[in-house]
Amino acid sequence: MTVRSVAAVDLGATSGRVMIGRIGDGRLDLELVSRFPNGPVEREDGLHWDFGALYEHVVEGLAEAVRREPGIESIGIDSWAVDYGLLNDGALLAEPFHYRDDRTVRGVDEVHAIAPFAELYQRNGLQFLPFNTLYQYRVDTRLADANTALLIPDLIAFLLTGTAVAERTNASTTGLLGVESGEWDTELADRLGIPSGILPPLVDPGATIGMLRADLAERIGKDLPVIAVGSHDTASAVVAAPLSTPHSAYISCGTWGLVGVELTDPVLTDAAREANFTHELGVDSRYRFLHNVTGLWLLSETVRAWEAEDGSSIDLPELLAAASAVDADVPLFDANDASLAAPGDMPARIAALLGADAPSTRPAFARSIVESIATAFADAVQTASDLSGRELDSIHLVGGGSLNRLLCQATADRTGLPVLAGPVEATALGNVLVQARALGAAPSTLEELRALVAATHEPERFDPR
Ligand code: LRH
Repeated sequence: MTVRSVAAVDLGATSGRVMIGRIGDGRLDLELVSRFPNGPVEREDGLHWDFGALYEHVVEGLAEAVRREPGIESIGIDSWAVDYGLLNDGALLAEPFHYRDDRTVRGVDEVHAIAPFAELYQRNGLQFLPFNTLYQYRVDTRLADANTALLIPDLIAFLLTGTAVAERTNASTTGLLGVESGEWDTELADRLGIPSGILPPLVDPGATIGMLRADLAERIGKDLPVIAVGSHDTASAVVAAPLSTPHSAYISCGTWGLVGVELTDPVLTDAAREANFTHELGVDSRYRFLHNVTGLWLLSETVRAWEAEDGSSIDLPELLAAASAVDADVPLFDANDASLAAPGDMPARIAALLGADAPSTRPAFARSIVESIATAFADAVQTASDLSGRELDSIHLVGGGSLNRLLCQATADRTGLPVLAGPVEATALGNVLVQARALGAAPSTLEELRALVAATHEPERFDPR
């Protein structure tokens, strides 16, 4: 077997990256080609994606990837869920909004007045998140001028190939996909005043979306197919979470901590709805039965505020080492409190939740954040187990959070379960694996793909103390 290579575009909250993935001869690895900013930008009407700049970075990164590795065979794109761009006759109508913009509050009330949450849950299986795409559509004044709506990875694929599709794992986060049918719920869309005609044809991960447009093939240096991957970053991350038994939970931890188990059948019970557990579609028709916990966002926003206050940068490993050395018990707050969702002024908002108990030193404050996140993780792991009837014996913690040893140990301690940390790049690896499988360069079942991840990226184990 020879080594084959693909390009993975991963658009995360801290940055966007283009990477080369190589697979074969017992190898599965990544080479970072380019990294570029992908934070929200404040415009007159709210928070947006800096989409024009982002698209240029993606194309430049792909060209550099092909220069470095002329053997690249395909491109796959993933990003966070729910956000979209509207098109009219192929032209983008406006810069996409960022889901942390608070304009959707009105959308929630209007949608629930037409279709109460309990009905929505039976239809789409989603936990309530105020930014789910259907609430965003409902308040988008440009919807009336659009004839196509594309989630961000699909939008980039469209700009690269000219073909408009909706990749199914990400489509399942819109709220307009039937949880059991896996098809657009056009009746719901029409009832909500969202013209179902704007929803493009669905495709599954592994499908070829199209070949690069001629001008882009020239600019990138090669005529390549764009292959649909689990274009929802969490779907890709869970592909590469090396779950070895059904008794493993996962936590995909970056800005968010997505905590749950993988199921083959949905659990659409009142209890699951009340616990706000979601059913996002995964690769190979699995369900990610999980709950969103606010993750490293709390820490990164806190550090960002302290850096602004100091006018200099903070060394995160040093801060975490000092936080680990704090002996006294730290106070806890609800990591999922709605007041912590928007950007800006995080230390003050956390301090408001902690009241008089708020730690006065930065290490103790950081420790409070990490322990509060771990506590919310432990609650969600227990709830996932109770609701699914699965006994759990281990937790795979993947993504950026797997580098945070304090968080991994705190999660082990607070769940009483061993935490197997890594891979840190689970999302990009999942993106690569699904492309490679479509090219015939990787095994066919999810279990085999995960075995390959386990063999090439040995996790670090944290036992509960
Ligand atoms: C993680 C994620 C998560 C969504 C949120 C919007 O990056 O995709 O799965 O709930 O961002």
